[in-house]
Parts: sequence; structure tokens; C-alpha cells
Amino acid sequence: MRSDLQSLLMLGLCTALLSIAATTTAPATAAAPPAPASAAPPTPVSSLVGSEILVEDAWIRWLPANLPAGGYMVLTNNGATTRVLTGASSPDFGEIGFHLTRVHNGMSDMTPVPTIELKPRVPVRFAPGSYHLMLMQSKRALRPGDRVLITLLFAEGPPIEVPFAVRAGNSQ
Ligand SMILES: [Cu+2]
Repeated sequence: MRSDLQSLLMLGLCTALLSIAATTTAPATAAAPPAPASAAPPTPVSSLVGSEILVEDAWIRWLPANLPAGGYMVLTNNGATTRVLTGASSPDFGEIGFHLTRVHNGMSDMTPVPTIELKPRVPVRFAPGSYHLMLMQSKRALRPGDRVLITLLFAEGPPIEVPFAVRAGNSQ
């Protein structure tokens, strides 16, 4: 576990990085993403439940010097019941968290999000200025064009292993 001070420094750093990134991308659409549920009732687990989550456009914004990177994707739950994303891991990063960036009066701030609810047929977009995977403690030097495997963990059902494409810092 990192200390609170380290966490604060990390948050400040990635907030700054994402603010820089935001200025190079389209105007931030401050559409508020759905609030994550604090708890979800248990749902039946089926053997096909893992294939019910569609993952599209999974990519990582490459940053120099092994700085914390943002991971983006679009998740769609094609199942009939709400699924809850509870974590992520990768052999290439020591720690992965979910963050939500919000913009208030032109100021960007970012908060850790413990879980993300995936309602049936409602795509959840991880994108600059919104939800993102915060990829910390890089274990190897990445380059644009590389591929990183990230495993997504859910409250119910099997994990999903997703290949993420590493793209240059000015991608969106
Ligand atoms: Cu972040």
C-alpha cells in the first residue's frame, strides 16, 4: 500500500498530465457519467457471463519516462443483469486503479472510483476527461505500437483479458 502522501502526489501528477492532454483534445464534454453503485446485489453466475462484456477500442496513452499512463476503452454489458467492474491487473503494471476526471469551471480534478457499474446495454466509455484506468508502477519501458494485456475483474463472473494498444501521447 502506498502512503496517503504518495497517493496525493500521484493524483496531482496525473491530474496535471491529463489537464495537459485535455488542452490538446476536443472541448471537454462535461456530460456526467453515471454514478458508480456503492454495492450491487448478488446475481446468478452463468458459464457464459464472461462473453457478455464487449470491450472496444482499448488503448493506453503512452507517456515518457514511465509516468502513470491512462487506459481507455468502451465497455458494453450485453447480458441481462448489471455487472460490476471491481478491479484490473496487468503483468506490466504494479498497480491499476479506476479514476474519474471531472471538469468544474475549467478546473479538472480526478477521484479514485472503487467499482464501476455496467448496466445492461448501456456503454460505459473510458476516455480522456472521464473514467480511465490509472496505470501505475510500470514494469517495462513501453513504446507506441506495443500491446499490453490487462485483466478486468468483476464482482461476478470470470475475469476478461483485454489487449490494449499503446498509442502516442497526442492520440484521443
Ligand atoms: Cu488518473
